[in-house]
Amino acid sequence: MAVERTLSIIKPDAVAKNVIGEIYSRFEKAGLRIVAAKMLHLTREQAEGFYAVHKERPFFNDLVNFMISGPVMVQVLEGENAIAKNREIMGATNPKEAAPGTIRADFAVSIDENAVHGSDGPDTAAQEIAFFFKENEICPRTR
Ligand code: RTP
Ligand code: MG
Repeated sequence: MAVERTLSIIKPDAVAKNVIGEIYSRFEKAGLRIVAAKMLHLTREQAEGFYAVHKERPFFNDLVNFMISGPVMVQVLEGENAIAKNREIMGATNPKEAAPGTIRADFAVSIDENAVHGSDGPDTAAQEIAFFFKENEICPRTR
């Protein structure tokens, strides 16, 4: 299995709950390394651009309004099979369907406010990482 990078966002609901550290701990326990990170309060334009793929969906406006409702923590995770591993520890989109012990089962309350985002494939991971980080802002581990 190859070493991959994926984009993760801790969404405004989880930042407000003060569980950034607990979520980072889940990443680290799963063997994912944080190789870039920044806290941002997204503008409407940034949130619309990031979620452009969902532009025609009925939940798009609510999603954008939620994502700009407070600061988010954005990070690049690196590790073996990082894209699928992150999706696994996040749990299902709807926290009511998320497996016990996943981030969404433990920290999210609804499908609209579901604590975390994770890239869903290699192409979206590359696009989403480039959306937030310049290559020289990413710090691969050398030890
Ligand atoms: P994300 O992109 O945030 O990691 O979540 P995901 O892949 O699990 O879900 P996705 O289908 O990409 O949807 C993006 C976000 O839109 C909201 N959503 N609401 N009301 C609904 O039916 C609905 N469906 C999706 C969720 O907040 C989801 O995370
Ligand atoms: Mg998605």
